Amino acid sequence: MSWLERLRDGLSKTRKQINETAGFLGNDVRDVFTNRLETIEDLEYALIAADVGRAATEEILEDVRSSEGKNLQQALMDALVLQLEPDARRAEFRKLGFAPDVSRSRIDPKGHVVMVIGVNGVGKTTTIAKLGQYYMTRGKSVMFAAGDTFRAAAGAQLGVWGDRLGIPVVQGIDGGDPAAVAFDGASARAARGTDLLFVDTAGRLHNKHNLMEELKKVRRVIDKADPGEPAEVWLVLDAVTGQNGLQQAKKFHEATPLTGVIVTKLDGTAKGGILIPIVRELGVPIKFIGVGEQAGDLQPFDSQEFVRALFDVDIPKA
Ligand SMILES: Nc1nc2c(ncn2[C@@H]2O[C@H](COP(=O)(O)OP(=O)(O)OP(=O)(O)O)[C@@H](O)[C@H]2O)c(=O)[nH]1
Ligand SMILES: [Mg+2]
Repeated sequence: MSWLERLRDGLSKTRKQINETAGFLGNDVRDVFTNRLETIEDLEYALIAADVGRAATEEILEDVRSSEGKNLQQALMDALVLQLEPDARRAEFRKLGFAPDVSRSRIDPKGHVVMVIGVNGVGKTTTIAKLGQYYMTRGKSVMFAAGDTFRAAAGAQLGVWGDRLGIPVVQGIDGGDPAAVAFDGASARAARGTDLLFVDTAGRLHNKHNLMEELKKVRRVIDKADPGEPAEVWLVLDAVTGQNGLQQAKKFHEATPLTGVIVTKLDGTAKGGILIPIVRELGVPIKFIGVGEQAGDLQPFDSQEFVRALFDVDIPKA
């Protein structure tokens, strides 16, 4: 299965909900708003059930209503793409009434060090391996720092990926200070002139004060080893956690301002709608999506592609 097929499969629950609840997707927008108002109500319900959120759902329905001459599905797809644009651009494009051409976030890290954070088990370590492969195959030199000293064997897990991919891993001691590993990693990267360092961190709950303070410390220490870094802090979110993931993201954003989000497990039975409130409420771009457990199962996020997969249309042959 290609990654697009896996993504499309993962989103099938959301797709069915929209198709089956709302129906009449092929009908002209004006016809639906004139003759089938119950379809609009059902659509509203389907969007909320898909975790799109109330504010976005209202805007989507407004945009759909004003797109005369399109059928319901096309109007809905265009409105969804707009909702996946960061705030300023979304407002601008809604005024103009068309979807932007550029639907991909800038994914090259601004500087050299990327800190990767998130709650337990969302896929941080696996995502770091995937990122390593992604940038390495695009000509960058890459290093990892095994900053999860908390969970036994977490360092070993990243070590195995490092060996497999041929990426050096700076290791700490189990139970040791994660900030010390981050410091060593950032210093080593700067000394060797490696392009990118990805710093793994232990999974933590967003409501545990001490653990959130620890993240701030890791960040400060990296800055001490290599002033101005980390240039990027990416939050990994498991798509299957839905609305709860949004709450997590807000807390992490407060503790350590995020520059990007990576949504994993979109090949699972995720409700794809959660990506919309993530972009809207955090104002942080989605950089990549995870669509499987292998090192290659990572794709730059593209809002148009995502919405097409959601509606199962125009999927290019893999
Ligand atoms: N299906 C699927 N599984 C994934 C994806 N990303 C990660 N996983 C799986 O999720 C599980 C947890 O992944 P880890 O990378 O260990 O997660 P983590 O966030 O580092 O976990 P902790 O360090 O324990 O907090 C593993 O079984 C991964 O293979 C994805 O995009 N799709
Ligand atoms: Mg991990």
